[in-house]
Amino acid sequence: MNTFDEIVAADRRVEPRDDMPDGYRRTMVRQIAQHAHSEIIGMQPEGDWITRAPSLRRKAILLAKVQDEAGHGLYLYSAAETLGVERTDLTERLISGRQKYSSIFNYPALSYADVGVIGWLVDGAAICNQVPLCRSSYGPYARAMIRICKEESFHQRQGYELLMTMMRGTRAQQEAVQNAVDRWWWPSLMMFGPPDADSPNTAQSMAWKIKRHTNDELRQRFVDMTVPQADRLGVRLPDPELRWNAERGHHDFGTPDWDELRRVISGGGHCNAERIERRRAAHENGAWVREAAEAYAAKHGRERRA
Ligand code: FAQ
Repeated sequence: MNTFDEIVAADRRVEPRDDMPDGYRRTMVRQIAQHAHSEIIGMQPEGDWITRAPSLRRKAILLAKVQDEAGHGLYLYSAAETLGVERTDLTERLISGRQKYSSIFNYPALSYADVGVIGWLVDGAAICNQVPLCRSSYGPYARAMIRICKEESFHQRQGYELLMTMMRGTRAQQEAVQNAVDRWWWPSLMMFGPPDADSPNTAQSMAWKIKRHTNDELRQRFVDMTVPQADRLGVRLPDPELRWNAERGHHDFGTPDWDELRRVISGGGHCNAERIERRRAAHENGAWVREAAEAYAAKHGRERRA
């Protein structure tokens, strides 16, 4: 039998029944739970636009995307449960503010262009962060990421296609796209977390091969990937310091407002209270479904045992 250290050193996957350090288990529960909460809370900004989609086609696409996010959340809660925690407990921790979710979902989606920009930038950043997580050391999480990344790619494409369509439209549509890009650009860069020097978890998570790249490395990758897409789209990224640096072979870019990230993470963002309140209400309104499912399972369990 291999020890935890041997499995990690050999770049193999840690599985639920393997021995693992308490800190590793705690870190995995923290990251997977925060990720699951982000998917579930992340349904809200775009979900607000389902009833106002401009055509049947756009509505079908958006419905499918938001349903995918729900699926990702459930999938991730199941991965967390392999570590010995209960989904109901994780939900409690989310709605009581004891567990975090991504800062990005505390910004409002103000127009239909925001749906496109969320797909392009937010799902784009999510893919950049999550593709390396397909090689994360915890087996159930890494495997969940493979499927999730495939669906996120569709989400990113639908966003970009929506924006392409709007950019070929009227002046008002083009302005709406630029306005949405101006509002979502910096928050998207913040999705990768604090700068490496202020990231308390990165070193240990890299040593355990949970994270494969640092926050700053992934942020740089995202900027390099997105700049040519913005050019093709015909939008301006709102950063006067953004320019190609031939020496580094990367784009230089400005510094995100880290005070804003700290404020949003600690509950002071535009929509934090609203997002949690809505999640709490949905959880309470769903109590009867959970009770019915438990009663059904208990009844059929009794029948099977009889
Ligand atoms: N927001 O030491 P680090 C999606 C917290 S994608 C909130 O650097 P770590 C798809 C961090 O948790 C979004 N909190 O931490 C979608 C830690 O807190 P703690 C979700 C943040 O873990 C698209 C503290 O700050 N993706 O949902 C943020 O090494 C469209 C110190 O930070 C994932 O969760 C933030 N932006 O690195 C859905 C990906 N940044 O618990 C709908 C998996 C940091 O120590 C629509 N997670 N924090 O007090 C990860 O890759 C990592 O957890 C990071 C943070 C990179 C997010």
